[in-house]
Amino acid sequence: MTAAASSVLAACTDRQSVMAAHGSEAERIALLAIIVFAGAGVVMLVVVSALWLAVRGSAGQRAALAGERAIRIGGIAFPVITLTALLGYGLWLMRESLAIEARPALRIEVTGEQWWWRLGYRDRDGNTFAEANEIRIPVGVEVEFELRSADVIHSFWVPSLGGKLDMIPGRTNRLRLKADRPGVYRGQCAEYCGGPHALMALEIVALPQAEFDAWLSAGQRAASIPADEAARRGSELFLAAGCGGCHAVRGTAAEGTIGPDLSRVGERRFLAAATIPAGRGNLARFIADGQSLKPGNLMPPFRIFTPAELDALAAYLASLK
Ligand code: HEC
Ligand SMILES: [Cu+2]
Repeated sequence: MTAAASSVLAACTDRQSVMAAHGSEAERIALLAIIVFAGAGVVMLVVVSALWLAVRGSAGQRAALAGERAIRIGGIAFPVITLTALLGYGLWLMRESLAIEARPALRIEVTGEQWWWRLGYRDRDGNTFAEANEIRIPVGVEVEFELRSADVIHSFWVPSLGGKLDMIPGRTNRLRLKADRPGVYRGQCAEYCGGPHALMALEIVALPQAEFDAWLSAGQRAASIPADEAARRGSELFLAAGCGGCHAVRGTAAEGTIGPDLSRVGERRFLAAATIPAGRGNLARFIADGQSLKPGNLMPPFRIFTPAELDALAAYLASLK
């Protein structure tokens, strides 16, 4: 990773909040939310005042409130006009999100899996490559996410960038998001999908275009051959222990597709769908006893390794970039 990219990652990890909007889609949703809440507040005040008058008001006020005219205005005309205006305004505000025609500059496949995110990228030369859990995008560009599910219903939601959209088995839903500044935006599976659903999070890392391009063009190349002794030993253990039955590392005999692609796992900020911070210690811990870190996840614990072997495996995985 370049020095500039790491400074982006260190600088701003935003709070996961609809009100911390950092993309055009999210800004529209936040504005609409403020208008709806403010409007509802005014209506609430009027209703409570009317209620107060109905109980405590003079005989004349009570009679006026009970009259047919009050019902026609307050019960029919007012809601019809307010809700129609709100609907019209909402449709106008969201017109850009509703009109999806132009081809997006970048398309990323995101498949919800129990309980992580499978990613598919295509680089400028048309080569595709797999990634997982950490979604890198360029800043200031509208990105289309092709949302699918491999098993049950999940929901893709990164509040600071936009609204959520369900991932439904057998369907492809499309969502367009744009980050207006570099940063890390946390997201969450927003539809209960069983087991450790609460630990199915993700991060979108928005990089300046040039950095993103460099990252993307290195995407499909084979993983580098480990330089140091521990990592080399780790790469042998990885194949010998059968990790490759479920995981792929490009350019090696590991070609499994059941679990996350690990070709660049050493770059990720977090492991196991934003459950624990990355790093050699946590890699070793996750391999030996991932079930206590993310209970119910679909990777079996590997208690067969000595501490030195675990460390070698972790060194290998951390070197994959
Ligand atoms: C039976 C299939 C299976 C085998 C075998 C397996 N894994 Fe996994 N692994 C998974 C699944 C599924 C996940 C995703 C867990 C989650 O986050 O819910 C995972 C996650 C991981 C992660 C975290 C990846 C990320 O993107 O955060 C690492 C690292 C990992 N496995 C390493 C290993 C190593 C090392 C071995 C061999 C000792 C191994 N795995 C064997 C299925 C497997
Ligand atoms: Cu879920």
